Amino acid sequence: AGLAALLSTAAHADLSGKVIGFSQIGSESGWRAAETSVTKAEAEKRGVDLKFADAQQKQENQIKAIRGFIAQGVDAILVAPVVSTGWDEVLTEAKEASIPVVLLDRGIDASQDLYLTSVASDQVKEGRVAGEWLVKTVGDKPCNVVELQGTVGSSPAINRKQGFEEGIAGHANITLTRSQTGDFTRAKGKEVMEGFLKAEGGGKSICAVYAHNDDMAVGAIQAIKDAGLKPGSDILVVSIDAVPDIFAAMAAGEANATVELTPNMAGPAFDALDAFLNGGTVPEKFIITESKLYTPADNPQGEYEARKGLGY
Ligand code: GZL
Repeated sequence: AGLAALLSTAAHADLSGKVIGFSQIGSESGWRAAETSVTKAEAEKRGVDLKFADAQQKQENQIKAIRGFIAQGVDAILVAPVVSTGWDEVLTEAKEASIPVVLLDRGIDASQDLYLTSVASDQVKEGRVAGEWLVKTVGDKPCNVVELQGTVGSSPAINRKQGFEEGIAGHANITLTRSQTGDFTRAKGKEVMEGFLKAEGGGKSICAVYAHNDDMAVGAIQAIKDAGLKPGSDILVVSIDAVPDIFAAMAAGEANATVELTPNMAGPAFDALDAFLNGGTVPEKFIITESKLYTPADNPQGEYEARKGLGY
């Protein structure tokens, strides 16, 4: 459903001439790259003059960019907040400048009156869906799981961990034995998985890896193969994002499940800004995007083709 919304050609809000700043986290994953290209396309459709700033995953660069947007007197600011704390001061400055702020794809621990609205998935649900899939898949077989966490202190890392633990709760045969951050990147995901495999005598005792995003899962898949084991069968692979390369891995029998995260958070954000800037309509505080489970039973080759070229 998320993808259908992405490809819909419904009439778009008219923000022509508006100058909107976008403080993007970086380009740490395929999903992030897609979010950037979809945001630029959505801005184009609406005649928005988008000022884009890539923070290379550093909060201080995001804060600098937001201050720059305020100084420019932009009409609105989009922020994908790399971590969930440390935003009060700069968002208060935006509020005092009467510039509406919309959060994309991650949440913050700050007073809700510091932003107009936020567009994100239910990240706890994403983790729970992943955990429930593992429960259904292993039944009552003993299963030691290792976890590749997202960026430390980010809302998805906190929420997806919580959700997964909720999903496996009450199933004593499933044990989370190791958990470490891979910072949402392929390289770090591979490196941390190599460490887990070494620490577990080559990995024979590892039944599954749960990665907070597909890019870390793709890195883990490489590490599992380098260790002479078969990802997708010796070690189950479950993750989140639904990027093309996880579907390619599924088609090759090397990955087992992913939970879709739409890269189109900007469409709903721009629609809310249009209604607010042009009509004074105050949007819901939390606009929640869909989360859908995909497995190899869902035509992975077709899903790969459908997503390829969307900027991943
Ligand atoms: C989650 C988003 C995460 C993606 C990763 O909403 O912030 O950040 O799951 C990306 O791929 O790095």
